[in-house]
Amino acid sequence: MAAVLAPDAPGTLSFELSDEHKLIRQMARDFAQSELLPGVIERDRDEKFPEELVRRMGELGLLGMMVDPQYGGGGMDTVSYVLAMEELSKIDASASVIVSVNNSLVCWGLEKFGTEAQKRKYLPALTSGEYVGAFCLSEPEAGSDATSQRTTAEDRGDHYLLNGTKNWITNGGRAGISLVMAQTDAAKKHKGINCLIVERGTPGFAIGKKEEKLGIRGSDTHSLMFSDVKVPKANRIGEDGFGFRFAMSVLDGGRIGIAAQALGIASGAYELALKYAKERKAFGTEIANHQAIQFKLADMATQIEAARLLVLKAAREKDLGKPFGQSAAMAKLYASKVAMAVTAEAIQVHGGYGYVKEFHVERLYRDAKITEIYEGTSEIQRLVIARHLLGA
Ligand code: COS
Repeated sequence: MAAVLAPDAPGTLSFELSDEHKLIRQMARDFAQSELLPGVIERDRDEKFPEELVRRMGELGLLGMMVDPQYGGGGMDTVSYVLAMEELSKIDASASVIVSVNNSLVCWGLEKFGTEAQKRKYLPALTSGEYVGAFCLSEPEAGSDATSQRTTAEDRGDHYLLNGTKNWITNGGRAGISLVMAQTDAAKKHKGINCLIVERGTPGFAIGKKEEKLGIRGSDTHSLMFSDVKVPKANRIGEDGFGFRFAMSVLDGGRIGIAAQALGIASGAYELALKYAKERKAFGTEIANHQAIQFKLADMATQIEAARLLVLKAAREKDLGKPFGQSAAMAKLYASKVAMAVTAEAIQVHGGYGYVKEFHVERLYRDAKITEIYEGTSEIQRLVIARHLLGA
């Protein structure tokens, strides 16, 4: 059972979900079981982007969960979003990263910091599944060191001229719009970075090679190239030089989504291990009756519950309008570590069956690793947490 601070009880602690939260969780669970599960092994094997499923997720309201209904969104809170993310990620982390990037990096960023015209133009298509969005910060030589942007956005009066390359972009080959961070005034360092909305098909914008990955193989990861791409000034998010702070603010929220993804990968693997342990017999009894397996299950369940509480706390703080950067970093740091540990143990419980594709846990094990890397590595999360602790 998941836990959450009751929305109607400020100042008190409650570990009950509201009825609405339970309904959303159930909807995501049903969708994951009935529509994501069939074909998930094949999509992973063939690196197949779940095109039809993205449209379905749009219909179900999973792509713009927190967006105001006036822009086509679900008007839900972050707690609802993480509950859905956990359920989707139990089954298919490739699908859930599409959901996460679209919801927390692209839609949330646009809605919070975009102009009215930008919101009206782009949010309905992003929430309905007509297209997905991409968030482009990483470069061949700028990952953790995100201020070192080599991509340039030269100010040409009514437009910017965009040049450079972005790497490892989730949804990169599919995105209808990409939010691209680029340096306008190098002398101003990070204060000279802008975020530009670049539409698919803009002349000079090319989609580079698709990455072949260890995990989340059904997600679409590309490098993107910009060569003299003209981007109207109206497509800049925020005032001149706001791009880096935009990226950092948006990533704080994104990290809650990835923490929920890591939690889902862990809880999905745990549920499979629990089921298997009750069915598989060894030494004359179900293996769940052996203390060696019981201790593994107990550790897995305890770690998952701790991760869940951190994820829900970060989501709840965001919903209450409190600072949530530290909690988001803690949730991502811990949940991703739990995802690694629990998926490894889930394979161990399954023995030889755990090592083959049919039993799903080997995929979850491979998928877990990325949660320690994207939207800020575990080392970056520790750095962010330490800066909060030290007031730096
Ligand atoms: N929210 C809003 N603004 C933030 C912020 C946040 N969470 N974190 C930093 N900023 C602002 C700072 O306030 C500062 O702005 P001002 O100079 O206007 O005050 C600016 O951003 C630069 O911050 P800082 O000096 O801390 O920058 P650093 O170069 O030290 O980098 C880290 C900070 C390392 C935390 C940042 O580069 C980072 O998060 N890197 C990882 C990026 C990442 O997640 N990459 C994955 C790509 S997406 S898959």
